[in-house]
Amino acid sequence: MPSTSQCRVCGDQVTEFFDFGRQPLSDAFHTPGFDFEKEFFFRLAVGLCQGCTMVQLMEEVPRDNMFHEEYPYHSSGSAYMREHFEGLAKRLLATELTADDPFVVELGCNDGVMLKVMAESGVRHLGVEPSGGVADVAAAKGVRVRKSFFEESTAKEIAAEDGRADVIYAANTLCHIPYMESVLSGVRALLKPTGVFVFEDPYLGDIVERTSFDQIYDEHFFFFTARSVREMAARNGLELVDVERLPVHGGEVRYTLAPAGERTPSQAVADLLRDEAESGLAEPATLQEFGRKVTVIRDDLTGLLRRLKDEGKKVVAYGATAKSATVTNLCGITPDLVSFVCDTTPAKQGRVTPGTHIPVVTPDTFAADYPDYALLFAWNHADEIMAKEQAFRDAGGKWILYVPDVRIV
Ligand code: DWN
Ligand code: SAH
Ligand code: ZN
Repeated sequence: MPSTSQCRVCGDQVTEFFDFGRQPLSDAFHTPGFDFEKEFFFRLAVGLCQGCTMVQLMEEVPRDNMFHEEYPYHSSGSAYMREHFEGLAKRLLATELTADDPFVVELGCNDGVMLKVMAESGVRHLGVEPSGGVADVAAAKGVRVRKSFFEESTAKEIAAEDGRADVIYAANTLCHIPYMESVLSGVRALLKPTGVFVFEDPYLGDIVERTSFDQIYDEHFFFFTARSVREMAARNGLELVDVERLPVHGGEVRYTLAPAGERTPSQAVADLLRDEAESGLAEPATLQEFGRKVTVIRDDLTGLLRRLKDEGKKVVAYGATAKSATVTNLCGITPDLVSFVCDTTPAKQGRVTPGTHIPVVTPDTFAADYPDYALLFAWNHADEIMAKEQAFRDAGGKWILYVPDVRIV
């Protein structure tokens, strides 16, 4: 009998389709002196709801274990992502924020990469960000931040203090929140009837198409589709009125919800719903096949790394991503196979990767003595990183990729 759990959206039965086994917190980069007997692990497994088709984790990790003062991820670490968010901010300013004294709220504003533009434009805004360290970085940029988790009570307090919002925005945050009913009740309470809730998250369609299984880790609880989002919205008095596919983070969708009946859904919604139905995206057979491909990638990658080790090659990794915790822990990639991971984030450097304890070093260490191979954990930033590290290639170095399959380039 496959393992089951209860859907966090509709309450129906969720049936497991893949088990990644024992996994650590993906963003818990401990110092080498940490007592690793105390390292947190949980069972990472993913399932499909037979009712609303929402794909979700089988087990929930307590939110305070993940999002706290020392949460290390800084959104501004990629130039490409900075441009992405600045572009979105300008678009919102030109479309949804044109009324008198508009008000925009961002959930999970992180280091203020998007709201900085609102602050500079003099637009009334508020970031809701539970991770204190990154919230402080946003505040230092002139962004108004409230250090808390967004949920129904927070939303009501904000509405009482600041009035209702024209736009509520969330990037790579909504999929992090299992208590969805509370969040969407909050959105309803905080949004003007004419307002919109815009959010963008990794798209299940891209994850399945590219077998980008490393999008599945503790922080990513939900894996949305147009179909599951439409149903989730409808259960909470909201309506899916637009979708837009995005190239970032390996493929995302930006969803726009409005209070039910307030806006006419775009043709793009109907088109994506049709594509999903035709491809059988959220069907058990499709997801089982995805799981099979994950095991192929796992075996190919471990096989390749062992062979390179036997040949005496120097192999390191690039980008200490949260995603890569799933890869290293599923494949058993420890320092004997990959000697270090380089990363620009100061809060990760001098520490070790979750569960597998590979040292995290600066990109200078990488450049000081180029390895033969670099395993690209930040594959979603491949263009940006390969361009900046052209000298590695020039020195004869090769990149190893594992999405959509294991290859050397
Ligand atoms: O959803 C989430 C996304 C938005 O960010 C969070 N749950 C956690 C985090 O996931 P991630 O760590 O997998 O995201 P990235 O953006 O793939 O992380 C890139 C990593 O690589 C960062 O640690 C920064 C680093 N990096 C680098 O060293 N040199 C990135 C670039 C672009 C570089 O040039
Ligand atoms: N929006 C940024 C950050 C994504 S990382 C980007 O796209 O790059 C996810 C963020 O969500 C973290 O900063 C985390 O602290 C925040 N978060 C987690 N739960 C939240 C909640 N309930 N309300 C608001 N933010 C939350
Ligand atoms: Zn459901």
